[in-house]
Amino acid sequence: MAYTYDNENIFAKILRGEIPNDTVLETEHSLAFNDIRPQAPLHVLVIPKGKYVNYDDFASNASDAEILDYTRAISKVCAMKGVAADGFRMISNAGRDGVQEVPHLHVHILGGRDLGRMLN
Ligand code: IU
Repeated sequence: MAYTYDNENIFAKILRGEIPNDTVLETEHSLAFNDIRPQAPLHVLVIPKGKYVNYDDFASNASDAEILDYTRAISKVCAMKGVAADGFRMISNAGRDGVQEVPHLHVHILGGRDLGRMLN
């Protein structure tokens, strides 16, 4: 799989401080912020600060410290937002068929209501 990271993608601009964001959590290697078009009462995006286009790129090329920080940041957001007990959904769209809009790895955390079945 070819990885092409576009330095001008919107999340790269957010990380450079060129565009504001509604930050939920910032850690050494990760940033979590509210999605501008929320699909649920809780809709947070968690991104690594490193330039990784999708999950495969991240899992293959990030350092152990980045991976640990990122996975823990996702859990921290769920705990902070109080959805750990009632449940939530994590989604990471990748590539054309995944209909990925922004080519910088992001996990959507959705919660705060019954999200319905995704797979039957
Ligand atoms: P996707 O998985 O790449 O399809 O999702 C991209 C998300 O980024 C989508 O939910 C947008 O609402 C969200 N987003 C954002 O939060 N801020 C922005 O400036 C832009 C997109 I552009």
